Amino acid sequence: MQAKKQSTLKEKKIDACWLKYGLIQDLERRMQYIKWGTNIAMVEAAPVVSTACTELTRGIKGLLGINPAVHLTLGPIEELPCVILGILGKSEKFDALLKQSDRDQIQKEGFRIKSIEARKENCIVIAGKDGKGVLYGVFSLLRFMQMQADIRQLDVLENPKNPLRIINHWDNLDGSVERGYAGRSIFFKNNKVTRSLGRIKEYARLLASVGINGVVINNVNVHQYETRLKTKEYLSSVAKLADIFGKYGIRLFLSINFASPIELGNMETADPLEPSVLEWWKNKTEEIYSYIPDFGGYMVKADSEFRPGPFTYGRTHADGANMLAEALRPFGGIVIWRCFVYNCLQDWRDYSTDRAKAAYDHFKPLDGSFHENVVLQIKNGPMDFQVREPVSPLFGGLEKTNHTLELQITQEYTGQQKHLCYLIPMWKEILDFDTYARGKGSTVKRIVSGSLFKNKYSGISGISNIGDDANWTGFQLAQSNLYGFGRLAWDPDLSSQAITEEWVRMTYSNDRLVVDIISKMLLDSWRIYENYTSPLGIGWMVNPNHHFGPSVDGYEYQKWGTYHRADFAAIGVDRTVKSGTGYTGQYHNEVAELYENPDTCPEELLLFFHRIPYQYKLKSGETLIQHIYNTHFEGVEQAIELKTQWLLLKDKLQSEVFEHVLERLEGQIEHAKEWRDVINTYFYRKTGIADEKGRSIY
Ligand code: GCV
Repeated sequence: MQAKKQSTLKEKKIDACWLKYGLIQDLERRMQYIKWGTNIAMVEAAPVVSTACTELTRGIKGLLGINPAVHLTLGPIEELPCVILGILGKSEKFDALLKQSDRDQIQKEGFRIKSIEARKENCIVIAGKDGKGVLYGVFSLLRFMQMQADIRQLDVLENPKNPLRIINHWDNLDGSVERGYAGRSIFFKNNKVTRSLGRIKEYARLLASVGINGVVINNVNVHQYETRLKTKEYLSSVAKLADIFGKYGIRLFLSINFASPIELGNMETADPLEPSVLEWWKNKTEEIYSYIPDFGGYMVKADSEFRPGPFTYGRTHADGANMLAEALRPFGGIVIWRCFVYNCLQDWRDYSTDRAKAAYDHFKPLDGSFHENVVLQIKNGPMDFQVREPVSPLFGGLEKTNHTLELQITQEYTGQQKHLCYLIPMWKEILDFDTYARGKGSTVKRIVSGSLFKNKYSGISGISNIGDDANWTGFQLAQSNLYGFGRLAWDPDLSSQAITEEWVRMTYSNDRLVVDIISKMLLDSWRIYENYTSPLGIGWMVNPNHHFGPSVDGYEYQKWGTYHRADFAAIGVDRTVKSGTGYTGQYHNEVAELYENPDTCPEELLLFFHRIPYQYKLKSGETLIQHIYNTHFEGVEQAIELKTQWLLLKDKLQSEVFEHVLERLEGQIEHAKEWRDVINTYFYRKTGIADEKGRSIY
């Protein structure tokens, strides 16, 4: 059975992504690493520490071509250079390898890697306060080797900046993945939980290697079968997934249907204030924990896009979330409650309702009324993962409620993994955004890490971009978004450049040309994508439903509240307090004032906040209409340049990889032309204003 599973993995040639561990060719470096890599010593084989040891062994085998000896004792340090793994506080001998001050700086899930002088030789100690810390430390040491760093004198201290670092899957039981662009679900097929556990383990490895500590395995849109995931019918197979993830320090969460007491329990109501409903959830939760002792908790999309929720019973979202929190509290579980709540049945003729205001309007008044184990999850922007949006004003707005930032790794609106669009620079801007909630320096990263408001639970969640494609992400370069997400969730202070280089070196090669070219392609790609798609923060010019490709008016006369309101003279939504919807007033004064005035509003968001005539002069001196034309022509040129750059790598990469990326880049160029021509033609026809440079517009 085991052999069969392995051969299935092999047949599909599952990509090892950034954990390829190819033999290090630089002999001098390899010899340096072999000195320590030949022996691994471990204080005790606690569950996640064993995983760490297995991972270290696997990495060493690949990178150094040797099979390290594993000692379940600290004995070897007396005689041999070695790597020593352990959890602090379990053995005096191990603790004594580090100074008290070194030990004290390590926090939950953090680690220290330190070169120490042992009796005869020096050794590398990897110490954590828990197994996860040790595992992350091992992946960190392996990363040094993958990047061929000098490891002779190591002294590394890392503590995760964000307590929650969670991947959300939008996978359905039938095997489809909502907004998935990389094949089918790795978790579900034909309304059953997968038995291909080898793939799940590989996934757990990838996630743990970048510090992810939670995974929500099913879609927030919970339908009939998914509702039953928390019943006997499914729980033992879900527990098998949880067990694999648990070994990698990752807690499993389930998205739940708020109406479960009705659908599963044959009750007449799901009213959160009805005692029998709470009782039902308490029993259900207890049952789940009997199968999955380290179950993370519930993810909830309620009263949003036709999902049931507390509004049906005239209750608030705090009532709903707190009821679930009560059921989870005895087991240490949490409720992750999404703030993506808005009127999705809007009338496009209604100018008074502004979807951008909805999340703040719903949740700000409830600030402080949620239980301690409720965490609100907020999308980065007020709309829905557009290529450019301002930061949601709930960041800095909520002060007394745990909350996390929700990012979309899957490229729903950013090219669906057919276009190159590396999202780390966008996420860095979001994390570095200053909300001024407590004066200057109140950045989003300080808020979501819990350091500004001292929230107990906080962090970052990302919507997964993987599926069962052999390369996980459809477009291999899109693996970088998953890698970068994890690294940023671990440490939002890492630079885009550093994360990008790491990924390129670990995935492809340490060759300077490869690193430079691919890094630049990735780092430029978000801006390029923005150039040939919707301009200056306006968003939504996509084909309805599937959201791929241009359709300027696709959403203009629909119910979703996403309008650009272009006419012959102007475009954009006035969201000012002075004359518009008042959305700018949801920000703290320093930010609100900036956005309120078109002269100070950052230009890349101009059309999000203001209605602007086409002849309006931008800071560059060009008119708005000319800017639209210019960026769209330029975006296509830049997409062509991506291909030109890639061609320079022909002899540096495996031909399969080279051809695969080339094919995607060629498709991107054609599609960018389609975007350019549809957008430019739309505005030319609306305005009758010709391109100053006389280029082809249709
Ligand atoms: C999972 C957008 C997406 C939906 C998604 C929803 C959400 O509307 O298009 O596919 O649903 O966001 O985040 O809940």
